[in-house]
Amino acid sequence: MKLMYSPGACSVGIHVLLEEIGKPYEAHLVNLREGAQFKPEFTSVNPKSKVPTLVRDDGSVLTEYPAIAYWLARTNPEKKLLPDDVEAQTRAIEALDYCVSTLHMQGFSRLFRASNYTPNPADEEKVKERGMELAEKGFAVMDKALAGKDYLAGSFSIADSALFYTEFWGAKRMNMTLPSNCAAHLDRMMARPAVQRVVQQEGLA
Ligand SMILES: N[C@@H](CCC(=O)N[C@@H](CS)C(=O)NCC(=O)O)C(=O)O
Repeated sequence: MKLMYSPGACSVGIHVLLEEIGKPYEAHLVNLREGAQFKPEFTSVNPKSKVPTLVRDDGSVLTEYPAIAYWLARTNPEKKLLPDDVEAQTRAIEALDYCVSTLHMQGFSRLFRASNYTPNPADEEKVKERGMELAEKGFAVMDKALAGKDYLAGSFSIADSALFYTEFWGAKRMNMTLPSNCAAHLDRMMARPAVQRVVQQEGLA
């Protein structure tokens, strides 16, 4: 299995899941800053030009964070990366999707790629302000979801891997003050040996 990732990108959450699972995999760096996602070597694997991209042992390719995380959880049931109970499992997927589709794609994408949201460079500051509002709202929602819990589904699940990468961006890249349950969740995630190995491997320390 091969994870195509870029250091510190959202692929870091899938990288964490692979370390949590502990089976052999190869990590292949795709440097987004240098535009490697648009080069034929990568687009021949994933024409979407995005990481995370997972090349499975049979050569088939999986894209989209929620799909990759779900597949890893279902194919490694002994790791309990999703709760067994249908209601709890559904809630975990609900939280995972919110982190990826709203916190990341609506909030942080505006902060990191403002030019994708306006043809006018003069408007980019406004786009970033909106991105910050959406990210703050997203963390407020997740903070509530974490109330009284160490992890979103009670114990560590794929939902936490997605919340982790957005919290990491908020705290470490944007200097945001995370609400208290999210800040504690990020600390808890950072203390996990799997996360420490990934932080080391991706050079994020
Ligand atoms: N919805 C996609 C989002 C993936 C995504 O946007 N990845 C970013 C990195 S965090 C990317 O590859 N961007 C390519 C670029 O910036 O050109 C998913 O769930 O996997």
